[in-house]
Amino acid sequence: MDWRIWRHAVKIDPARPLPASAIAGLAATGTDALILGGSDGIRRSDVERLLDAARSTGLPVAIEVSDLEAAVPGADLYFIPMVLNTRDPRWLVGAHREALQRLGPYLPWERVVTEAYIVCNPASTVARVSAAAVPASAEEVAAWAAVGDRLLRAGIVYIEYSGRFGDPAWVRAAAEVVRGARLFYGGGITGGHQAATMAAIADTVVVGNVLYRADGLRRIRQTVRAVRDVRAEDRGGERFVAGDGLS
Ligand code: 1GP
Repeated sequence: MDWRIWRHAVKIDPARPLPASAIAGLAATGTDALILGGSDGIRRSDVERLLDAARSTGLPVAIEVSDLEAAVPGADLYFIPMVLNTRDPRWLVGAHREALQRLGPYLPWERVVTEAYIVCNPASTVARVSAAAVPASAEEVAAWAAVGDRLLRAGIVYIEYSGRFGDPAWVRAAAEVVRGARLFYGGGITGGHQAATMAAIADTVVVGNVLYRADGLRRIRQTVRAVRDVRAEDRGGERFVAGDGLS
């Protein structure tokens, strides 16, 4: 499962009800993958139900294991979030130690990918739940990105604005330092222009909330088209131009 080629992904929250037709309709939007994840109220039965529906789309499915309840078998990939800018070590490595102590022997390591999260919207649920100290500047974002990419060698550095469209300058600051990781951006994308703006900087854009709107599938199609239309040469810097430019 080559998750490193994804340019667009849809994040679905197991704790938020969604009609089966909305999930089934995702296959035709052209998105590259589905990520099942949320910050609060995750229950194993909801994750199992959502995983079934997600798998029946035929798209690659990653579960973001932000809670042990989300550690259910059957996904293509398991994304393990580490919140770099948390004030509480539980969100950096504490919950991870507990999970490994319980599930270590059963983990399919070849399908595990570390996500180094940089939480940037102080009003978001993830910021509250993880007690994030949001960065004060683009320089701080770049330094966090270097921690995730260079020190921790995470598979993914994730600029997370969940619920609000972010500052492209902050995402660019991260893009300038990330070398080995894929740079994910998520937060507040509701249409094509926003998707194109962030897809010109980040490797992968993630849309979430928009799926829950009445016209969610139509809007997701717009964001997919916009991401596809971003040409490699518009993506600034050699990191993006040669193939995916990941050196
Ligand atoms: C949330 O990054 C995703 O984890 C997407 O954010 O819900 O604001 O689209 P939105």
